[in-house]
Amino acid sequence: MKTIFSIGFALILIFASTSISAQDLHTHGNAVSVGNEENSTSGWSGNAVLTTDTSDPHHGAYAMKVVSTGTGSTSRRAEYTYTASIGETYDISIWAKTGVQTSDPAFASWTGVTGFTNPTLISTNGAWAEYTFTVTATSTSPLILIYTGSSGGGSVGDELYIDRVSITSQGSADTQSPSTPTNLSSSGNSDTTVDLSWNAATDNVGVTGYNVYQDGTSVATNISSTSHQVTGLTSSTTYNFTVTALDAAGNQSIASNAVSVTTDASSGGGSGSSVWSESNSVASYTGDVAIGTSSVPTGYKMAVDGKLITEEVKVQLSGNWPDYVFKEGYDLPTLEEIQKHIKEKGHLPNIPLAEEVETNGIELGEMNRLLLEKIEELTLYVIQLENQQKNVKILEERLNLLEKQLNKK
Ligand SMILES: [Ca+2]
Ligand SMILES: [Ca+2]
Repeated sequence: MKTIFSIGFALILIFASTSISAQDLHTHGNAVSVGNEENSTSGWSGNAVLTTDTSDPHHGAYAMKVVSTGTGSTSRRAEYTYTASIGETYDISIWAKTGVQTSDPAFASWTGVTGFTNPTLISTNGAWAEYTFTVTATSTSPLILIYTGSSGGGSVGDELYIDRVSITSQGSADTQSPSTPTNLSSSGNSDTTVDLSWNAATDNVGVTGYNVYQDGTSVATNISSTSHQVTGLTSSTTYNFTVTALDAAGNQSIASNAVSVTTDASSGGGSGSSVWSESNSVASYTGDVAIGTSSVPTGYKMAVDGKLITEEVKVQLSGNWPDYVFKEGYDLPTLEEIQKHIKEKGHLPNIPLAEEVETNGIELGEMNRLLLEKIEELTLYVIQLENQQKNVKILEERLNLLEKQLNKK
């Protein structure tokens, strides 16, 4: 007696636990519910006309009637969304029966699941039949769609009846990690970037992205492609990279092979810090530059201890080009004054001494300005001389005239 009681109790326990794990996720109280049927289409939507129907229910007192209002995709379908766990597998059972039909009705275009055969046609023989699906959720809200007509559209007024809809979980949430990404390699690098690529991983549900690790620290998350450029690195430095794959349930694969990459030397040519930046093939640096020497004199941007060769040097002065010599009021020194200056100092006014040039060098722009100043002054002296010569000629002529007059007397 005691044994029989024990077996009976155990059976009750098994039955109870089976009932709990097979909970129907078609939770709305409506005409197609298994356990909580109501005179309602609650939970179902769509632009087709949805009504409860008592003429020939498959289960309980009501079936749900779906009537097409048009040939557009949303006008000829009933829709239902259930709450799912990503990666979990669900058994879905739907009873269906056709009424007036001009086109193949079908279950089609379900979203948020894998394992669905699209489309799954519904028999047009007018008899109730069960349609079952085993799908795995890739979304937390998979969408079930039931069409009165196939992709051809059917006609307004096409009818479909559905009943006894159940959605039960197999209790197999995704706990399986994606496979390990393989063949991680570097396809190139600069002094501050490294280009990585790898072979895709696989997953029982689906790989959703990849994480990239630099020396064990995540530097990029959920990358959808199988390549990535790591930026912001330091030149002449060795880094180790690995990649992992992720699935929608948050499972992460084992890290890929590590790839070791040493960034290039700084484009400034130095052995350490990267002081140059590059944009549109222009390398730029805001400090001073010394070549062949280690210092730049105050007030200069660049010093070269050696010769420069180039096709042309343009020296652009910010102002004071010596056109001022020809301006009215320019204080042109007399040749006497110049002669005196040369006698006393041994060089032209404003022109640097030989010793000064030896010590300080020649400023190309300034020296050209001074030379032009002297040339323009010379031009003025020549014009003055010419004018004086003309005056002398006039005086000579007048003198000749006077002499002739004197000789006549
Ligand atoms: Ca029913
Ligand atoms: Ca998985």
